[in-house]
Amino acid sequence: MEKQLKLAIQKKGRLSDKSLQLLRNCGLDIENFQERLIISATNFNLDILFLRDDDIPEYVQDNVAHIGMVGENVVLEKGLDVEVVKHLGFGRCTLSLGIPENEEIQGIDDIREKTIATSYPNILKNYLSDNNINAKVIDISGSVEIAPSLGVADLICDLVSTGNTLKLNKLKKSFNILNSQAVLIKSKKLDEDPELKILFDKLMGRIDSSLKARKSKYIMMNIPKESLDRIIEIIPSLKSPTVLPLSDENLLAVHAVINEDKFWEINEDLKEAGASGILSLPIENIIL
Ligand code: PRT
Ligand code: ZN
Repeated sequence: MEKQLKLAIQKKGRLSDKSLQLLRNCGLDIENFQERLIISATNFNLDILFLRDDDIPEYVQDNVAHIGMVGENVVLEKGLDVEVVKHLGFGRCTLSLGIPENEEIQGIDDIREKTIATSYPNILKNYLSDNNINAKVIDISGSVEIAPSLGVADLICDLVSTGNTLKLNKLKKSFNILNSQAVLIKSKKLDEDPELKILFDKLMGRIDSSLKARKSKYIMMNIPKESLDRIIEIIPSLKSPTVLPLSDENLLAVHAVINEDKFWEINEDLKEAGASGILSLPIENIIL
């Protein structure tokens, strides 16, 4: 029987939908899993295990799952022997200090001797010791944000995305301890199996092209013929932009792929250089 690569993803939570979406963008056919613990892709030798995010690093360390998708915060907190292979660009958040609204912290020295509640005691303790700060860390497994109002802690150290939870609890964000996002982790034993290694490399190739595509846009525009040199300067295209003649001899059509981050900036420069009818389209995959 052919080998199956085993991938662990979060069963139910903030990373579940995006993890599945990324796999589907890679062309994997995955049925709706409902309540099953494990499902197989129908068109790739891949089993998907649905787990609590906290358990994923251990399953991967033990090679029960060969790879996993999980928050970098969880990987660092667990400190297990797994390899972080790739940042996946979703599930972004920061692990930050939250302080009471009416207090100020100027710098890290101001947290000396304070009591800090957190679900990330290992990351926090490492951070404090790296900075030579002596503070008391209280390990709380959930609802860390209520600790200051209960008088259990002076500050908290928790994950923040919009900041609304802090605000609701009359806290505000002070400095960040960690920037986190979902990462792909790999068992150190995976490479020992050549069949699994082939499946892994194939999946990584697909993930790379899907991640690249997500950051890119396909743009099309009409330009006056004499602006071509200027337009080519503006567009940092993959290789060289496609230039097509139009029925109006004074105009050309230009197609190119650009980085999404630069989209608005490039758009403005293009307009200034005489481009019109600028269209942009999402890209599904880029295979270089
Ligand atoms: O059941 P299971 O153990 O699998 O899930 P979980 O409840 O432990 O994790 P879950 O689904 O909440 O989060 C999974 C991962 O998503 C985390 O490990 C992070 O990598 C990532 N992530 C991104 C976040 C957030 N953003 C986030 N905002 N995880 C948690 N939060 C919480 C935070 O702890 C706080 O309570 O949301 C609240 C703050 O959010 P804002 O938007 O109000 O700032
Ligand atoms: Zn969890």
